[in-house]
Amino acid sequence: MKKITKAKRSATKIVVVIPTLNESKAVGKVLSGIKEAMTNYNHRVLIVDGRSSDGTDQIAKDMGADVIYQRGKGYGDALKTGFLYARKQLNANIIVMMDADMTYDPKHIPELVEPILKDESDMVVGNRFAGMEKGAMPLVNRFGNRMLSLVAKLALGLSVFDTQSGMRAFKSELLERMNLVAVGMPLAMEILAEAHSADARIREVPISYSTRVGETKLNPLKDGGRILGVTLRLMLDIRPLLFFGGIGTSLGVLGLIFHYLALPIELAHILFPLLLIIGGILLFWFGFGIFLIRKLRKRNGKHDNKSTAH
Ligand SMILES: Nc1nc2c(ncn2[C@@H]2O[C@H](COP(=O)(O)OP(=O)(O)OP(=O)(O)O)[C@@H](O)[C@H]2O)c(=O)[nH]1
Ligand SMILES: [Mg+2]
Repeated sequence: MKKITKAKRSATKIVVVIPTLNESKAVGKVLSGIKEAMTNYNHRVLIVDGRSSDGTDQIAKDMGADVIYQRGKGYGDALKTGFLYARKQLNANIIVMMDADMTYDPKHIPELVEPILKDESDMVVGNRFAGMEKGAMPLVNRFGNRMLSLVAKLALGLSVFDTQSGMRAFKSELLERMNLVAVGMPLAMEILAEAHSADARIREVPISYSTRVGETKLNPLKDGGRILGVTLRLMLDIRPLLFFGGIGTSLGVLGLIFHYLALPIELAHILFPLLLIIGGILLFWFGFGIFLIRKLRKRNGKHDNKSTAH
């Protein structure tokens, strides 16, 4: 196993980015937990506040955290603001993200950071299902989580068990290779999809997950639907062949089924299946075209990176 020298540890700047919206009941405990867990690391805590009305920002300032305010709205927007600030203003080498509601335990941060310090991983995701406290996640959320991870596996080829985990660490340089546009909860999925598409080495480590302190800002049905929508958009972008090929093949098969089903009207019997089959074939090749363009662009991008590295 690789050892990390003291010099490497102190030369690596870790910034823990935490979005907050009215978390005054929990933020203090989270910050003192981080302080305790991170004594051996060169770190800062960056709070990205969504203009809390309960004094969350003041508590964080009093406890020595850097506090900035997001311009836009939403969890994803706050995180992106924080990532950018951490990289550009605080010179972060590693970024850790977590929540301010006491669901995630700061004691796990070193376990997330170590594989990156050893350069064994580029991104480490905490798997909450390994240590889920009873009642921490309602059954409907748990089911939704499993479904989203399954869709992510099928649609994006992501082999991550807990795709919605909000506790992660990653090399800040990865930000240059990820195109993050989501502003709400779907950002968690987008980060993984973009990192995967950039060939980042992603690993999961077990973490605990506890019942939240304070009120939730999550709307399981609405957010679940949005995450699903973003996953399909990512599929179109990352795996166009599967996306269009899937729709095209389904249309073609549907056309064949209609063809063999004796429909009463002669025109529908011939025209409808034919249109479906042609549509299916066209969509398939459309997807294939985008797939080829993406592949070429990626290859050229790699060449560019290599030539600028010299
Ligand atoms: N700055 C900012 N922070 C937010 C916003 N929405 C949520 N947060 C914070 O983001 C973190 C995650 O939000 P949560 O409400 O805990 O969402 P969740 O973890 O999916 O759901 P539960 O923990 O089950 O309630 C928490 O620290 C929130 O305070 C927002 O619009 N702006
Ligand atoms: Mg939470």
